[in-house]
Amino acid sequence: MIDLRSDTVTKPTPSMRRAMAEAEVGDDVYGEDPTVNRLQERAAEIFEKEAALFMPTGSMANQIAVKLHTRPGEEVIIEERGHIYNYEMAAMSAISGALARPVKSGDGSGVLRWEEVRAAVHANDAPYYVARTGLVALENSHNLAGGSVMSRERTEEICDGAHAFGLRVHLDGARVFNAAEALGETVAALARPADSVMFCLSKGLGAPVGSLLLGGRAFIEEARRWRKLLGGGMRQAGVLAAAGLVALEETPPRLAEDHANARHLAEGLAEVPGVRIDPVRVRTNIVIFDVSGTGQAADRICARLREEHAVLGSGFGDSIRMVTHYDVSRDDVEFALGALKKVVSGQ
Ligand code: TLP
Repeated sequence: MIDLRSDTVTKPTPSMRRAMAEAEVGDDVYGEDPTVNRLQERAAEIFEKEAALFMPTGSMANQIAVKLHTRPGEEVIIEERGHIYNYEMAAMSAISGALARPVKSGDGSGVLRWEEVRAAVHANDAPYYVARTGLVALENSHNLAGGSVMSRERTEEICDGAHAFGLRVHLDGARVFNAAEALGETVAALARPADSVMFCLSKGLGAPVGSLLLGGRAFIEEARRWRKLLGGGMRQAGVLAAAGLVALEETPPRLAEDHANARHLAEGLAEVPGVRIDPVRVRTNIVIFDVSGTGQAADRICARLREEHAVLGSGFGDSIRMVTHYDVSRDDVEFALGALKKVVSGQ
């Protein structure tokens, strides 16, 4: 199987497995797991934030951030394809009593401008009967916008604008290491202007489980309480954190390879009749292409790719998403491309 459904499907590397087997552990609910503590300290150091907290999932980290930054009845400004809004089961309403205020990015890239965010802000000078804005949520790289990236300058512009209104900004950086690689920035620079950031060990970085939430010390202390409240207090979690520590050091230097493979895939796809994609827009490891011109539904194409060629992609609407990662080689990409050409041409 060539599994391009997501970069969440990677299996731990031999060095991750070794580190997991040898991990020193303790009860993390007592704060006594030395490996979890090391991971949190290392993440805080890399992101240059005061503190970090190991979370079971990116969704929990994002939702705890929303909870801590908002009050019930407030709105969260987010790009309309944002993960927090579309793929987290309306948790912001269930957990925080908050409402998403989706905003379209004018150029279709998924990368908002401050003026677009500004137009959606309901600050204290808004009429009394209008819901107040509680938070601005950004996403870098932007998953459903084809892994597009928000520059450091744009991030600063939006965060400065939001802060001037007294609003806080959370960055969903599930794949912020991919964004940093594509932009030639550090993750610290991309996260610096945000009040909190979440990143996943279990996506492009390839660890089996876990995400980190980072921010100020008081914010992270409160996040620890909410993690427990939601049932996310873990015990000998050092076996997981150990793989995360390896992922943090070993994987970022090789992400450029995944990006080159994604671009190569996109360039090949652009030549397939009926497929629509602009390869220049593929900056990281996510490739989303429109297949409405092929005369076949995306689901049907994915089913045939799986059954006839053992290639996996994700179909949604008129589009298919394919994601590169360290378990996918250049040869695998060539094979997937050949398979797609056959399926689309009816061979
Ligand atoms: N994304 C998954 C699916 O949920 C779509 C994937 O395969 O890409 N933020 C972003 C930007 C994400 O892409 C994801 C997961 C999350 C948050 C949630 O992380 P988890 O799955 O750890 O809860």
